[in-house]
Amino acid sequence: SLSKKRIDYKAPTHLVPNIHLTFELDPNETRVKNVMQIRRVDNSVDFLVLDGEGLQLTDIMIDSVPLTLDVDFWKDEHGLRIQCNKDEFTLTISNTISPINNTSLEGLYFSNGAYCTQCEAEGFRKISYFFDRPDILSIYTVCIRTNDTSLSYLLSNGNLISDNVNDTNMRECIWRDPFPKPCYLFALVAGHFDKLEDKFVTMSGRTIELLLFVDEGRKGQGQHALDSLKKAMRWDEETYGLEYDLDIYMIVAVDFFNMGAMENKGLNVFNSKFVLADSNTATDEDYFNIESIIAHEYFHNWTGNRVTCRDWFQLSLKEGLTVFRDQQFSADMFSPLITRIGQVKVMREHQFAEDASPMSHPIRPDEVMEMNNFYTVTVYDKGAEVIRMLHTLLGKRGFRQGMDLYFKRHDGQAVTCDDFVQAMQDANDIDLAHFKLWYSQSGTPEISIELSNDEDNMCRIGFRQFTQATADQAHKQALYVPIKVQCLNADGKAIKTGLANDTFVLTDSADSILILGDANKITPVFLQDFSAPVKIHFDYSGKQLLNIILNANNHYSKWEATQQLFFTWIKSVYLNECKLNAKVKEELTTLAGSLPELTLPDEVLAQLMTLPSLESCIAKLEQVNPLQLNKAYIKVRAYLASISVNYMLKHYHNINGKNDLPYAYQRQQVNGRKLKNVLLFNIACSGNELASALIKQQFEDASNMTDKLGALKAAQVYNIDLFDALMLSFEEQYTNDAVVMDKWFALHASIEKPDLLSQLDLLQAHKQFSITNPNKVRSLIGSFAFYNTVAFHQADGSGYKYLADYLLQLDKVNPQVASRLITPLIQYSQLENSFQEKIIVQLQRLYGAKGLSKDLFEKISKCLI
Ligand code: BAL
Ligand code: ZN
Repeated sequence: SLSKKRIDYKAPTHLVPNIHLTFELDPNETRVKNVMQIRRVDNSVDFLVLDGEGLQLTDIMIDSVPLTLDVDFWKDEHGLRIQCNKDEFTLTISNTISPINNTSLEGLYFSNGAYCTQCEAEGFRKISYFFDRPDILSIYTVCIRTNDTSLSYLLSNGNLISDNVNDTNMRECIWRDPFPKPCYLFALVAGHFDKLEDKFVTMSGRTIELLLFVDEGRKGQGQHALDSLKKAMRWDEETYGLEYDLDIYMIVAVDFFNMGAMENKGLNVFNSKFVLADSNTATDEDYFNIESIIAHEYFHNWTGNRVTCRDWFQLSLKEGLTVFRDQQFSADMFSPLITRIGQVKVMREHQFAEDASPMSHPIRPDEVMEMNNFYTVTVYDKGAEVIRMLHTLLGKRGFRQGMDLYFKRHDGQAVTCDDFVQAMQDANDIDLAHFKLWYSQSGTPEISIELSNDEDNMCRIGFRQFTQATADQAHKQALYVPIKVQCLNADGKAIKTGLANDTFVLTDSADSILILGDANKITPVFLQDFSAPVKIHFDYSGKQLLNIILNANNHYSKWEATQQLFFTWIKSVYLNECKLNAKVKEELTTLAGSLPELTLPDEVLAQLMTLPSLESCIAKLEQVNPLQLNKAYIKVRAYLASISVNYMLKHYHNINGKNDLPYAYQRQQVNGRKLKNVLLFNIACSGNELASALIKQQFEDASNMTDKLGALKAAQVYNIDLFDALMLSFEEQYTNDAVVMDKWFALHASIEKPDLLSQLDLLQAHKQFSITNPNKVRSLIGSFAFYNTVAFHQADGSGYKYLADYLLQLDKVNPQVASRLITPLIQYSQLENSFQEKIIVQLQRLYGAKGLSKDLFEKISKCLI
């Protein structure tokens, strides 16, 4: 079979305690010499199998004795099989690779004048022959040689041992990383950069040198990233007692990168989008993301690097845990509410859709064809939700005790998700056997809840859980689900539930609790703070939801209730041939009338005035016509905006008037800008003629990218001519800034008009666009396919065809990016049949294409079974 199974794991036959790599850099032909000190651990085995892909083998020796092909060793497109009966030996392999021709951006590649590597998950095999699996931990010594003097920095993991130039002008840098690591954490970067330097003194008093490398001329945009790094280092000491271990921490920002960033030991490589920021080029949201991703990669030093994964099926061991840690950090640094809302949106818009798709898988997958396809919202974000539930169940202290035990037991090891849960269990008085099903069961549990009156003035709350069969698993069991519950009486006062931590743990397929009160008068709030990654079905009345919005003391619950209310309206208008009925109008008017009464912080108000995304609405419906749903969506949005426009205009002027401080990424300022831009957007949605002048004014006066972009987004929904004019001026101003131009491409690709496709052709021909640059591809093609309902879901299927045509080209250049981008063609299960049929036609076309990558093949074949 083409795929690997989790249960087929076999322990390594050999270990590699030390590896010595030498690189002679050349864009066309880089020479790699790999000297491995190998120890056999299974003496029943007299051969070894090494991974290697696309390598030109030049030399192979065991203990200095050359080996003969087809006698001592065999070679195919996956690697080498070498005969060897020794217990201890040195294996030396030399090969060449061509970084400049490597457009997959996996392995060693050359772009923008710099060499860069990306090895996770299985990219090391494109550099050299090796046991490319995460449970082989080695101490790396890396020697980088070049006579190209334009490469001012030659970097690898660990500490710099020497930096010399010899008589023939060959420069040689040697790096040594004292911590044993798997090859996916190996990194090499060579290029010409500007360098920012800083220091961090750890809790034990050691001074760490912090270095940030950016493209020439970009030094002014690196300070926020460095500040974020220092905050993350301090936070991990204070929260988990975890201190940095090497004497040097380096981050390099590059423009060509498949992922957001990579946690290579001591040498993080970052997509420049998640490093570079100043007020003129980055939005508040960019600042937030940079802080969070810098922290995420830093936190990996313990959760990922010091303790790593035994095999790739365990990816969530490090990713779910590290995402949870970066969420905790963002909540502490910025805002618990905004961090949580952002995360819940990811779950509802993307993860639930993945569960419902042919690619559904548990957070610990059982079967994988191409590992790169499993860096998913399920493994990462649902994985983080599972860790969060543990945190909820064990409490802050119990969770910390579990973490401490985990590190005490497993530092320096490659372990499994079971090992993690075992440490949590052993450090606490709890049985997690049932809880562990969250690791093996895929799909989104649905909890249906009903209230009824019982004896003695008691109200019974009945819970039922059910998980629909998923593409990968037919049979589901009841899970262990912590449900945070709050009950309000008709005046919005909280009623005591008697539940410990206000949490009911549903462990069976059905269960119930009793609380004091009348079922007809109680307004229950379920799943507060999204206490489990599930869907809730409860038949709220509009009145109950308004009660929560007006009276609940928890801001998250207010947000949740408005989202629910908006969705109910959108759905009802959609089902009513896109006409607003009297009941919806009345409820909308009540909400519009209540919002000004609530004296809420800016950050909360901005959230309450934002509709759920169209994607999250689609995820809650079946047999959806996305074009009709979009019409209903716009209708509700416009009506709400138009009845609140006076209030919003007043409020907008208020905020705008007092915002004359110099830009800072500081909570109060950020929230002020957020609310202001939500107001401007809604004013634009109302169609009010004052919008035009306000948008222009804001665009011209903007002292920062947040306000500039806010104006553009408002213009986009208000008036296309205005939008085009502002976009032209934006392009002139930022034409030399690659990161900012990504925003420009994304804005163009998300204009909701059917003739967008011809414009996409023009944009592809733009001098700043390149199919080899993943950021550009994601901005332009990704924005269109993921978020442009009108252009993508055109009834004649031309939007689907456009994406399929593009994927055929892109797959040859960069399969990983192509495979990410196919998602909108894979997640069709909620769509009306006529749309599904047109998608399938395109998937069949792709399936029939010659030389399809394993990445796309895995996904498409799952759709067409
Ligand atoms: N390990 C891949 C990038 C990340 O999750 O940090
Ligand atoms: Zn990660």
